[in-house]
Amino acid sequence: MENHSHPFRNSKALYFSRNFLTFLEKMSFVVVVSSYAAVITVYDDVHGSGASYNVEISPGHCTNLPGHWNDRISSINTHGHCAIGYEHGHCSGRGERFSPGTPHHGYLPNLGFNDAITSFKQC
Ligand SMILES: [Ca+2]
Repeated sequence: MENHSHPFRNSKALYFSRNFLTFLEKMSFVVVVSSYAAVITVYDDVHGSGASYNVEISPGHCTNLPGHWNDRISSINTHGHCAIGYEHGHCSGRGERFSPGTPHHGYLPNLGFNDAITSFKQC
């Protein structure tokens, strides 16, 4: 009886709930993507040369480099972001801040920090 008297309303409600689920899926995707606030690029050699690797960083979250990038970085492009590179895993030990305006991004030997970084955090 109910279905016969309001078929249009029911299909509309179904359409709405499907759209709403799609909306929720999109929102959860946005949340996942935005949980990493920035990407920086690190390089094996000075002046942005040699092999490179993109590191996803976010505030309050430490990103440990994969093993084959441990103690290897010689220059960094922060792409305008602010990152702190740490000597040891889990953002421990000596930390150096890299952001637009800080010197020696492109030449870590000048900081006495060549082939030394193991983890990153966004500042
Ligand atoms: Ca290196």
